[in-house]
Amino acid sequence: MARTMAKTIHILNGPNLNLLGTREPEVYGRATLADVETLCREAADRHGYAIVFRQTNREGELVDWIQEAATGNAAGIVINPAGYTTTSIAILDAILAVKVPVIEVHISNIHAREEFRHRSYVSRGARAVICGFGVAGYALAIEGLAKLAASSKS
Ligand code: CA2
Repeated sequence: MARTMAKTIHILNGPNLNLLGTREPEVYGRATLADVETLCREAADRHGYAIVFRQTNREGELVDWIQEAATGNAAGIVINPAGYTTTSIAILDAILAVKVPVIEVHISNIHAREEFRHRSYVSRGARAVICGFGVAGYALAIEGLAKLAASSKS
């Protein structure tokens, strides 16, 4: 019997998230980015998806990866734009240019923090936003994408 290839969810992490688990555990917890990759892979496996998991400290690289996800016909994008959340029109434009559903994730509750973290450009293009659940928010985002895909089939 022919097997179809699993569709892919792209999980994109912005600047400084490579430091996860090494600094500010009171804000971001003790999980490392490698732990986040494992939890994403497990969540994606449960729903029959493959993942691409990436981190960069460069804005343009996030733009390139959003475009790449779209040309590769991804099932969705989960993005934690980190410090670019409140500054990057380029990332917003990339999201608006693609048809792939985008879920914005923040580990901390950005609305309970400094005012400058509250206004997200990325949210204007996101299908949904998850914040304040710690790194579990990534798994919730994958679950949400799986539910969206199932409901668009029915
Ligand atoms: O809560 C989030 O996930 C944030 O996107 C994290 C960003 C911050 O600028 C946003 O306002 C909220 C910061 C990412 C930096 O990550 C670090 C992790 C550990 C230690 C130091 C930085």
